[in-house]
Amino acid sequence: MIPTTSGGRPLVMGVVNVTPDSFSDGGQWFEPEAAIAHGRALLSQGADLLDVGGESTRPGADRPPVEEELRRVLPVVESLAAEGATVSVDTMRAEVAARAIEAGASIVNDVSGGLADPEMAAVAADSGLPFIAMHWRGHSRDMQDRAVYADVPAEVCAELAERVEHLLAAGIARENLVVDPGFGFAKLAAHNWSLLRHLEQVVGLGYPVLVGTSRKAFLGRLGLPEGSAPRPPVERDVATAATSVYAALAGVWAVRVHNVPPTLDALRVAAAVTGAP
Ligand code: PMM
Repeated sequence: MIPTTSGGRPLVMGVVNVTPDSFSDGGQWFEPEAAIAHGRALLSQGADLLDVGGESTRPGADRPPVEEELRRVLPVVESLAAEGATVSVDTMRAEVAARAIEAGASIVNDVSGGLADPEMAAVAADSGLPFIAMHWRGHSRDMQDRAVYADVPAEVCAELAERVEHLLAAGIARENLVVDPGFGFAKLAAHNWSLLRHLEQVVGLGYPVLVGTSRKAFLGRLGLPEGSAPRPPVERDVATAATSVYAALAGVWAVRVHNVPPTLDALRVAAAVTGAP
């Protein structure tokens, strides 16, 4: 079952990156103990779910070997799930998904929507757990070469709808599917803004939608002169809260963020305004 939203706002998924090289927080929680402590902190700040990942997907990143990905994520998933957290595993590998489920993960978050590993859809179907399928056009190493669109929201929706058909045919239950337009994945800044502007088209696919804009590069360039260096990722949390409010107004199911309090606060404001009599 997909966790349900509460209080008239989208759920907040806190990011636990157990990686040395994520763009936003790489290396900060690379040791299992540090990652577990970070997950607990996110929960105490009000995160509804935790997303644990062991592979950086920043543009240009190389993939870790599967054994290394398992070493990174399993102890973190196991501890946090044992403490009662709802944990999703952020992986493109069927083996990592399967082992993480054994360790207590209750959602699979695959940024490739099942495209990167032909075994993934079957593992997700067999598990009977929710599966998050993100819009994806290829691995991070060269994904930005594929950021070519005539109509971004229409193409993202068409490609997601095609993916959903494959996943349903592979046996994943309709009520277990979540879709995600994949901000920053094979997308330039203008593509991300266009997607956000037309998010209702993604919501219109008829599945719960996850939005992950947190700290992404397109938020770091706002208000700066052309050609200047973007603000560092940790200075993008206010912009993240703003995009999360926009996503909430479009009717998304959840937002995936690194820093929970600013976004949670902003979402509560949006819920208070829209829920007011
Ligand atoms: N973004 C990142 C990683 N995993 N999963 C989903 N479903 N959606 C996203 O937008 C997404 C993701 C990259 O961000 P990070 O490296 O800071 O985790």
